[in-house]
Amino acid sequence: MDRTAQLTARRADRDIAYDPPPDDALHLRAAGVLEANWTGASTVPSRSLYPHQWSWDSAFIAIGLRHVSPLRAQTELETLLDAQWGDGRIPHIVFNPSVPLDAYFPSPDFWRSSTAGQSAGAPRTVQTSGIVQPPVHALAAWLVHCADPGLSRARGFLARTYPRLAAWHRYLLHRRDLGGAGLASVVHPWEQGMDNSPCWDAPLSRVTPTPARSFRRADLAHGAPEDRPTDLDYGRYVRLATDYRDGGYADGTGDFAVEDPAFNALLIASEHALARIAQELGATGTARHARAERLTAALIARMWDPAEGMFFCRDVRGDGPGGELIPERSVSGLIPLLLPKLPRDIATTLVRTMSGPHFGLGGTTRLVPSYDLLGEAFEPHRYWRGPAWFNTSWLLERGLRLHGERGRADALRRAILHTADASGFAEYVNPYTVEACGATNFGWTAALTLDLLHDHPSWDTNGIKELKGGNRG
Ligand code: 9WN
Repeated sequence: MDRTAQLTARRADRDIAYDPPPDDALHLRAAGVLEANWTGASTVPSRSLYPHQWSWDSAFIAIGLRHVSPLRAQTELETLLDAQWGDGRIPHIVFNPSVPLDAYFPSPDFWRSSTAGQSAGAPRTVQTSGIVQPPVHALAAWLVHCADPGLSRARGFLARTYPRLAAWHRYLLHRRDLGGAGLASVVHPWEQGMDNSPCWDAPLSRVTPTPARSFRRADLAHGAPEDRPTDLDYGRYVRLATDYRDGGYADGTGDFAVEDPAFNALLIASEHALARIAQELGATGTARHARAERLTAALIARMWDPAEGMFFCRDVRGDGPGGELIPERSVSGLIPLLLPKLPRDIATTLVRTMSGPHFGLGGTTRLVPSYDLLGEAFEPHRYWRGPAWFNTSWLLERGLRLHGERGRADALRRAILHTADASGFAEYVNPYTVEACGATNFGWTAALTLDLLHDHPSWDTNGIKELKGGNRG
């Protein structure tokens, strides 16, 4: 059967449950990107710029891949979890041994996971980085299960992944509770996923940079150098990673520790998902739902600023007891909108902030910029200092829909689909002009396009039930 016939046959099965996606051609193009980026056991974010497996990319990719091949979506997550460390951490990169060392920096010989990470339980047979990325994985595992519960049960997918995901959350909630309030801290800007955000400028200014001549960046060969982080920032990233590695990847002593709203919101959403997974496996899930609600309260207590109408990062190593809020408006501070137990007034305020002058959604912008349009550090092209990314816009589309903002969610969904298509599945875009930036044929852009295509607005109650934790299987 050719691809179109397969697609039509699959649609015929699914039409019973929901309307067919509106755009077959876009579906095929997006599925084609995931096919081209598939390496046999996982998917690269970009063949040129990012030729290995990245942690939160893989979670987003699995969410889209489930609409094309639930089996491959399960495999994507299983490959990542096979590289999990004994202490529970899921590394931010799993290296492909057949890719030359100089294709990406920092390479496996920098991280030295199997030796430097030995006491933290790094795997022996696969090389990884030693830092982490946002915990989207339990949410992805649950959504992947929902796409084909029969296959999932037959393969024991959730039964096998649940203990690993539980260990991952345990690691974050215990070893990474550096602020003492029950939330997780990131110890490197790469861990939060928005590497070059102005939120890190103040905490990074305390870090002595490694001289640029002592390492060779690979990223500058692929993208526009003026859009990438500066050498000075890279020197600081390298210093933090070197110190962490040389301390055996033990947690708690580094110069950089930040509680981030998006990282913690994703942890909470994943904790709700883990509760549903536990229920599917025969447990009650009650304790996990209760923990997710406690974490939501802690997030609000530590990071919500009612006067500014959004969440802010907390610099745990900053002045004052409990550290200090970092007064930079990042898209990260809007992402808690995806939490089901967010108080109504906070959700309403976040929607207002998103549509106001700092983010301009529906006015000056169609996708959500990564940083404050009016901020001093705003740059429309530079990495995470203003451009719009597709994964953060997807998270906010989910959040808007969850909180009943159907009109705004529909508009954002249309903008994501149109821009993904018109930009060749760009890594990110200028928030004003939607001009393509960075790599094209980018993994999570294609995957989340697929997810929105299949999540037709006419069945948004079902789609959102998945995010809330309902099972339509
Ligand atoms: C460092 C892979 C990753 C994404 C991050 C994005 C970028 C890496 C880099 O690419 O980070 O992890 O070299 O800049 O910022 O979110 O996961 O796509």
